[in-house]
Amino acid sequence: MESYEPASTRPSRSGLTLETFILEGMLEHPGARGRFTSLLSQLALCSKLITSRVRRAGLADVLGYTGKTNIQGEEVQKLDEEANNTLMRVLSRRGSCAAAASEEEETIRLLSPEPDADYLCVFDPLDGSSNIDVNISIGTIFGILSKKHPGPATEQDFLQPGRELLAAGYVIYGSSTMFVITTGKDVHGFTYDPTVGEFLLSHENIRIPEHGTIYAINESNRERWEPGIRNWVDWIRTGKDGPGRSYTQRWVGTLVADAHRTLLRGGLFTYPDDERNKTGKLRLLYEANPFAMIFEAAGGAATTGRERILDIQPTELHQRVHLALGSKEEIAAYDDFVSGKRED
Ligand code: AFP
Repeated sequence: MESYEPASTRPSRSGLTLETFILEGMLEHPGARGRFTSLLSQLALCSKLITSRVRRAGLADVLGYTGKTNIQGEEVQKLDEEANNTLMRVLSRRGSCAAAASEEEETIRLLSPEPDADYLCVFDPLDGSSNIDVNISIGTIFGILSKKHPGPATEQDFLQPGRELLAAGYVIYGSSTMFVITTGKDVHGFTYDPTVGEFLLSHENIRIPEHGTIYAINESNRERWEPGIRNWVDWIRTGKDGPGRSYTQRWVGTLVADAHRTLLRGGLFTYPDDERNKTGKLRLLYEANPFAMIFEAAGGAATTGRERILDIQPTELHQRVHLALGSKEEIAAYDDFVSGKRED
């Protein structure tokens, strides 16, 4: 697996294409066979293909529902289906990805029978689909795991804790399209330049601030929360140093957009469990784990309020989890409230 030297020790590489960046990562590892590199560039290609559809969403006949319901019980949008098909099709081509697990499919899909197809991919092809038709930011989330056993991949092969991820990333289709990736050391962001058809390095070595002033939670769930979450929200609304407005609130309703803002600005994003979503709403394997890897690599943290997300041993492919992502300072206070150490 490739990893990258910390960016702080190098001259700025601003403007580098994502393809060159991925290749440089491989060249730093003389023994690398190029399979991991190939998988990353396939994901970059998928992002270009999906962004071209998203950018034409209001023009082409891709808005609205397919009439189907996915494994999560959610209605499938046409763009959800297209994004999923694009990822499955492209990833099945070069024989490096043995199998994939998607939010849109009940079980895993075998993609390559090659014995040296060493990798497994997990993804949410189009996060925030209820925001598609109203032209609000949506995204794609992905993670790469190694296939640890010979023979055809099984669902069990995917049930690895997030700390085993080799790489994680997301693409945000926002005011511009950005591809953010980590292999565990640094987090880098590439902005898509549609005039040249390339992702260019625009956010080198992203570090989340130690403390931020924005919190994100869907407060319409308040009556269903446990007391610890209600106490935390009451505290954060009052201001961390006593009465006064030191925090402000935002909620897009697309994890990728809310998490992206939190990564760049600091603060905290959470979707806790509640009486309706008893184990949380967001999915562990292809939503929480990739973001947890990214936040930790950027100097932040990711918890359930009681444990580190990356240490959770999954038991099911589509398992849901209480997820809080953010700056170290805000996550520490959140953990204290959820575990009952603080009530203030
Ligand atoms: P959709 O893909 O169905 O829009 O769900 C998006 C999402 O899983 C996640 O991206 C948001 O953070 C969360 O749901 C928003 O949930 P609420 O609608 O309950 O606020």
